[in-house]
Amino acid sequence: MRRQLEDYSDEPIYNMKAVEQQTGISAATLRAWERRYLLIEPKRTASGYRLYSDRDIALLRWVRQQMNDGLTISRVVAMLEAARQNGEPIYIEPSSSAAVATSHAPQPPSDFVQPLVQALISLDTERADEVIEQTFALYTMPTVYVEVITPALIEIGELWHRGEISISIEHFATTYLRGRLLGLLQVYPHRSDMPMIIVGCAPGERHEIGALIFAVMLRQQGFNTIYLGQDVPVDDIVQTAIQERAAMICLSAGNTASALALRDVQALIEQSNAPNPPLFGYGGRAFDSDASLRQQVRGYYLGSDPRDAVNLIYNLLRAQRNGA
Ligand code: B12
Repeated sequence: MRRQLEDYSDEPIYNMKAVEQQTGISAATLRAWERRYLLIEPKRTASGYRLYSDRDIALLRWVRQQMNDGLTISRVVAMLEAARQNGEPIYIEPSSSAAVATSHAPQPPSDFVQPLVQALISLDTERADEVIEQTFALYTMPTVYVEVITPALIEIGELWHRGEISISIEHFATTYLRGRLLGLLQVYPHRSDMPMIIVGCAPGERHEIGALIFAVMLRQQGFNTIYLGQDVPVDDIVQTAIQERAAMICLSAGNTASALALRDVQALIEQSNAPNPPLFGYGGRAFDSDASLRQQVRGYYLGSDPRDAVNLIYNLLRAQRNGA
C-alpha cells in the first residue's frame, strides 16, 4: 500500500552515508539540493553532522523517481512546492524503495566520461551535445562539471600525450567544452546586488577550464561573477577589484611559474589601503599537487574541488560580513 509523505517519521536518525545507500543519491548531490533548492533541512548533531529522518528519505526517493521518469530537479522542486502550497499529499510508492537501492540505482556520472570522450575525438558535436544534455538531466550541474567534463578533458589530454590523437583533436575537444561553459556563464541572470567575485588565470597561465568551471558554479549560486580568462596581470586585477569594490579575487594556476606569479597579490591588496579590500583565493593543479607552493602564496587556497571551494567562499564572505 502506498503511503503519504507525512506518514513517515520525522525523527532524525540517519547519517549521510545511510541516506546515500537508501536513495542512491550521492552526498555531493544531496548537499547541493539542500543548498540550492532547500529541498530538505536535515537536523544536525552537536558536532554539526547532518541527520536525516525516514520522511527525508521517502521524499528523496520520490524526487529520484520523478527524475527517473525524465523530469529535471528544478521541475520536481516546483511540483513539490505547488503540492505543498495547495495542501496536496505526496504519495510514496513502496516498491520504489527497494528499486532505488538495488536494480534501479542511478548510473554513476563516470559512465558518461567515455561516451563524451569518444564523441569528441570523433569530432561528433551532435553526439557530444546529446551526452552532455543527458548528464544535465540526471545530475546537478556541479557534478557534471567535476565528474564528467573534467575527467573527459584529462583523458583526452592523456590520449594526446601518448600520441594516440592529434593536437587538432585535443584542441577541438577543449574548444568545444570551453564554448559550452562560456555559454552557461551567460545563461544565469546577472546579479549586480550580490557580492562581486572576479575569477581568472594567473599570469602566463593558459589552462583556463578549471577557472571557467569555477566561475560558472559561482554564477549559478547567484554571485556577481566576472570571468576574465587566461593570463591576467596581477596588479591590473587588484586595481580593477578595488575600483569595482569586489568582494573577492580568485585565480587559477596550473604550473609552478604561474603559481609563483601570485606571490604578490595579497601584498598589493594590503598596500592599496582600500576601506573594504577584496579577499584573495586561489586554486589550480599547481597548488593541488605541490603543497609547498601554498606556503609561498598568501591568501586562501580554495582546494581542488570547485564544489567545496564555492562552500568555502560562502563561509569566508559570511565571516567577513560579520566582522570575524
Ligand atoms: C586542455 C589542455 C591545454 C590547453 C588549454 C586550453 C584552455 N583554454 O584551457 C592548451 C593547448 C592551451 C594547453 C597548453 C599547455 N599545456 Co596543457 N593540457 C591540457 C589538458 C589536456 C586538459 C587541462 C584541463 O583543462 N583539465 C580540466 C580542468 C578542469 O582540470 P584542472 O585544470 O586539473 O583543474 C582542477 C583543479 O585544479 C580545479 N581548479 C582549477 N583551477 C581552479 C581555480 C580555482 C579558484 C579553484 C577553486 C579550483 C580550480 O578544478 C579542477 C578540478 O575539477 C591537460 C591534460 C591533463 N591531464 O590535465 C594538459 C596539461 C595540463 N598540459 C600540459 C602542458 C605541459 C602544457 C604546455 C606547457 C604544453 C606546451 N609545450 O606548450 C602548455 C602550457 C600553456 C601555459 N602557459 O599554460 C601538461 C602539464 C604537465 C605538468 N605537470 O605541469 C598536461 C598535464 C598534459 C600532459 N600530460 O603533459 N594545454
